Amino acid sequence: MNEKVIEIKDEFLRFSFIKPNIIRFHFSKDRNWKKDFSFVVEKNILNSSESFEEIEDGNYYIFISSILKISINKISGKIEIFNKEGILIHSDYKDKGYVKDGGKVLTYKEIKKEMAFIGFGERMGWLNKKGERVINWNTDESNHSFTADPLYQSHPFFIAWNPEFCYGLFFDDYGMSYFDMGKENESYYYFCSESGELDYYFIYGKTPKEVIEDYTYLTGRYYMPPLWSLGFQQSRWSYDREDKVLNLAKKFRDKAIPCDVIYLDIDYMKGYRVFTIDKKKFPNFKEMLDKLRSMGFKVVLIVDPGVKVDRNYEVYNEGLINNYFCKQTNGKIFMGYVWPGKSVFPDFIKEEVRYWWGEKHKEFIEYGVSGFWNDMNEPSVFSFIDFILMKILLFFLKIKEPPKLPDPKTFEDKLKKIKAKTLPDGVIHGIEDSISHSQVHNIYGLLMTKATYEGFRRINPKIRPLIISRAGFPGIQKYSAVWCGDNKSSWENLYTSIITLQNLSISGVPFVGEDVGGFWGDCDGELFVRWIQLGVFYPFFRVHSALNTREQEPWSFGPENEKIVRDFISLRYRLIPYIYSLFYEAKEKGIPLMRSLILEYPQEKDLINHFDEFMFGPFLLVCPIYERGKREREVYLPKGIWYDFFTEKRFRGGSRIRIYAPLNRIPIFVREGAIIPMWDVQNYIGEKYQEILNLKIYPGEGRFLYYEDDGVSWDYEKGVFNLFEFSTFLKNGTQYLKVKIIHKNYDYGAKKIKVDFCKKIREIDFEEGEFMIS
Ligand code: MIG
Repeated sequence: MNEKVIEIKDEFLRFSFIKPNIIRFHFSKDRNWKKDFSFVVEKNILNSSESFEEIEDGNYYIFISSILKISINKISGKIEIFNKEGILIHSDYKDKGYVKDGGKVLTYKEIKKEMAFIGFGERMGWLNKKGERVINWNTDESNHSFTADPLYQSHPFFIAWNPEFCYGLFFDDYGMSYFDMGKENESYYYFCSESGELDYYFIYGKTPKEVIEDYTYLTGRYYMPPLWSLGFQQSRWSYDREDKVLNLAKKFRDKAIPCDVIYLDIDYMKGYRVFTIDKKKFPNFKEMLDKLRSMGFKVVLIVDPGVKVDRNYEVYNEGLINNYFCKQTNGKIFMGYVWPGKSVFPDFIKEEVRYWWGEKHKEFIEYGVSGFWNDMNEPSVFSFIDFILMKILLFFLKIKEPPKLPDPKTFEDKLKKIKAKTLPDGVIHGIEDSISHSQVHNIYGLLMTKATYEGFRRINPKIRPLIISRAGFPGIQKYSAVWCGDNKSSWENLYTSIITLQNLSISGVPFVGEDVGGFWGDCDGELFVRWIQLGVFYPFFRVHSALNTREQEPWSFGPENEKIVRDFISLRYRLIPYIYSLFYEAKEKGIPLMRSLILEYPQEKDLINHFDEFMFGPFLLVCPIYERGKREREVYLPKGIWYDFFTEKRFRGGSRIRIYAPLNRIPIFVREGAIIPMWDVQNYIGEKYQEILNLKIYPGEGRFLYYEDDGVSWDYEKGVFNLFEFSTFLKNGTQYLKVKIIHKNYDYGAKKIKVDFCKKIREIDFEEGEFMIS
């Protein structure tokens, strides 16, 4: 059987096995499941369910796949899930698997003693959220304190980790919800659906990586990013005039500091009207883009969802005539305040609107804009008073960071406060104007970004774009990179970024980063240097800074700091082939680049609570310095042999060490048997053909999948790429490199390999074979 419906306590539970280890549970009051589709899980996956067996047993319904056994108590409805070995891996808490509370439905699940909870998307706070409560409601939160919650994205997903097994839980609900992970009571966790239909997926896996792989099978994976988007990116609010932008570009080249992308924030627009250009500030926009292109720069433009109310503005008029903007229950179009003043909001829930929005990018794309930056898409909406206040603070008083408002006193106050920062409940969506905003709030940004991505692919099917989004929901990784919004130039936020980005990575989003140097407030030299050193290992590496704050460019903090910054940006460029190959793994399996130690070392159970260092891919252990004045830090080296990236000094892992970290060093350790493909430094990606692939190999045994393609087009989808397996091992006292072709259909890859094994250099032709390297 492929699907089963059973009646328990006057409710209907429908479930199916998407795969033998993935179960969808869906409850409803009647047999008419209102929510019979998903904005996240594609139809073909939903419909691809596996068959399973039903076994008769007096008091229980029992269902069996090749991996799991579900048992449901016929009277209480209690659900229990066992694995093949008969171990109970998941259980409802008592008979509270399905509890009604007015129009809401709650489910309570048992917490085992050793359980930990990781994931939850974009979050502040600790990695393990056991004992905490997190809210799922996309919110424009400008104060990123350690306890701030929620932020811009909602990922109602977590991994319940046990020493022996894991499971993932994805709650496919687009409204307001929260996960109480043992805060109320340490014996259970619970979550609640306001819509009255509980729809969630259970994913069994032995390790967190297995769960992530299947979770991204459900929710989607990122495409191969354009290669240039892995380079260094410079932004600020705003480079607001043509000459400023060109001077900035020239400065990068004059100083030979590699950089690939420049961002234009909201001031390129005419009065903040989306899809316009301010001709006073940018009189020759297209020529500017041409010049930048000839210098090797790409340009990414910000696009906000709010459309200015203005009778003389095409985008507004078009949307008005075609009924594209969100309405209120009384039939009138909703108006709120954002940067352009009084604005209306496209209803991205409608496919037609997404298409239209996508097409609006046409002129920019034809000019040669390479990517789009979707901001404010929670959506963030100001009240009139807040709008005026913001204008006064930012434009007249020229503040560098917004005043900190007092925290709401109660949980209910908090929910009220965050609900007030967006479209109100009375706003309705959809073709029939029948969906209230509160039911779809969390996917508004996702659908805007989808519109942008699909529009770009339609308009220019030849090149891969870079889309970055602030708001998001599971599935955002199919379309876009994510940066975590308005952090502060503070040591605290450098530190919290390490955790937040791990949380997002565990949640299936591989292309993540934060504003390097910090957004609000003034950065200083030491903080900037330390943040750049960390940013090299953010998958998305961009400096950005707020209005009125001091300059935040690689040369803004004196020549000594500039030199360190150049060295580290250069290191990033050397690592590009390693990073790109890691993205191949993300595309194929959803495995993120930034990996919590527990992902790489699942057998070292204590690492579940360890997060102030992380693995960048399988080989590099990154240990950021996150305190002012620090010139050393304690590092835990997982079991095995490690090498200091800079000095090559050898360490035995499984212990803590103290490591010296002068300002020009971030502690990085390389795992034994590492094979790290590297390029020579260039000013921008594609400047020089990289005929030689440098392979830095470390003693031990290891394996790495090396991927290459043109880095620009979608041809890889048609098989135009190369994939090689590199492995290294010791045989009769000699170290070998083995090169194996897995797929070869791209002619312009590297032609030679230059092996560096413990400073012994050897050049070989890039072909299949076994080579002695020691
Ligand atoms: O309310 O476009 O997070 O990166 O520079 C502020 C101006 C609006 C918020 C984004 C930030 C961007 C800023 N935006």
